[in-house]
Amino acid sequence: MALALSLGRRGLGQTWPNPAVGCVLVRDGRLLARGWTQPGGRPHAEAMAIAAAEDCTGATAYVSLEPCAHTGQTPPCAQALIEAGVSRVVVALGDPDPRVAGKGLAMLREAGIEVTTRVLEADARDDQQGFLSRVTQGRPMVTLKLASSFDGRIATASGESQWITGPAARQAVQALRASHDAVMVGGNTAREDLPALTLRTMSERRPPVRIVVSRELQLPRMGPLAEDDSGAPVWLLHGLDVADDARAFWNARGSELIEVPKDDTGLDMASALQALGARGITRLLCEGGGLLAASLLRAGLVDRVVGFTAGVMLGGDGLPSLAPLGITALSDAPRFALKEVTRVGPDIAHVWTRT
Ligand code: AOF
Ligand code: ZN
Repeated sequence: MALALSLGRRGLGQTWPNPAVGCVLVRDGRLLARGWTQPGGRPHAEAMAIAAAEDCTGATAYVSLEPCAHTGQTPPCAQALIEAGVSRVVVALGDPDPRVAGKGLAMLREAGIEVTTRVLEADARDDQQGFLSRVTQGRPMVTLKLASSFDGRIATASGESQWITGPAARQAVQALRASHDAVMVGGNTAREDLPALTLRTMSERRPPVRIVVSRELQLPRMGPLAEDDSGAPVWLLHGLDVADDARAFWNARGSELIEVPKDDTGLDMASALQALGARGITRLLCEGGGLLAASLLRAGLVDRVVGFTAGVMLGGDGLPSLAPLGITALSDAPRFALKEVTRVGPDIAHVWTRT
C-alpha cells in the first residue's frame, strides 16, 4: 500500500478534477504491475495497472482510493478488477464521491472478492486532502507558500526581493507548483512582480492554472501572464466593477473571467474558492502577496503552509509577509502544526498543517 500511495502522489496536480490514485497488483509475493491516474484524471489507476499486467487471476490489488463504481467515460474500476479475476482488494480510503461512496466496495464484495479497507488510511487522507475538500466542502485545499527572511520579511524597504532564498528553494517551489492544480496570486503581486507562475523545469507536467485575484482587473497588459503562450490557462477572479476595456483585453487573451462577490475587505474568498472547486480545482497554491494571504487566513481558508526561510535579516523596515490579521488575543491567531522540516541548500523548508 505504501507503494500504491507513492504512485498515486505522482499524479498530484495532474489529475484534477479527479483524485490522484495509485494501484499495485501482487501475486505470490511478486509485483505484477503498477498503475496511477493519468494526467487529466483518466484512465484511472486500476485500469492502468490491469492493462500493464499480463494476467491478474488470483492477484491482490492494493489501491489508494476505493475503486469507482460508476460508468463515466470509462467503465467502473470495481467491474474491471472483477473481470480481471483479482481475488483480493486492499483499499486505503473510501471515495466520498456520491457516485462511488461505498458502492465500489460493495460491488467487489458481491462478486466474492475479499476486501480489506482503511490500510494506511491516514496517509491516504493526507494525499487526498484536495480531492476530499472539493467533494465534501466544494472548495480546493489551500496551501500558502511563504518565502521569507529569517525574521519573516519578504522584501527590503525599497521593495527588493530577488533573491531572499537560494536556487534550491526556488527549485522546490517549482515542484510545489507542479503538485498543485492551480497557483494563485493577488493583484499587487501581479502588478509588482510580473510573475510567470509557470513550470520552468518539469515542463512535461500538466501546468497549473494561473489565477490572479483582482477586484477591478487593473492588471499590467504586458509580462508573462498577459502575453506568454505557455499553454497554462489564466483565470481571473474579479469583482463587479471591471472596465469594459479590461474585460475585452483579458477575454481576447483567452483568460477565463470569474466574477466573485465582495466582502468588506475585498473579494469574498470563500465564494472565490467555491467557484474554483466548481471548476474542478482540488489543490490550490497561494504564492502571495501579503494581502491575499491575510484574507485567506482571516477567513480560515488556509489548510497548509509551506515556508521557505533564509538566513538573512531584513528587520522591521522590511516588507512583512502578511498584511494585518486584526488579531489581538493570541488565542484567536490561526495555528498550524509542524509536519515536515527539510534543508534546501542554505535555506529551510517547513510544512505545516492547520490544527
Ligand atoms: C478510481 N481510480 O484512478 C480515480 C478515481 O469522471 P470519471 O468517470 O473519470 O470519474 C471520476 C471519479 O472517479 C472521481 O470523482 C473519483 O470518485 C473517481 N476517481 N477512481 O477508481 C482512479 N481517479
Ligand atoms: Zn475508476
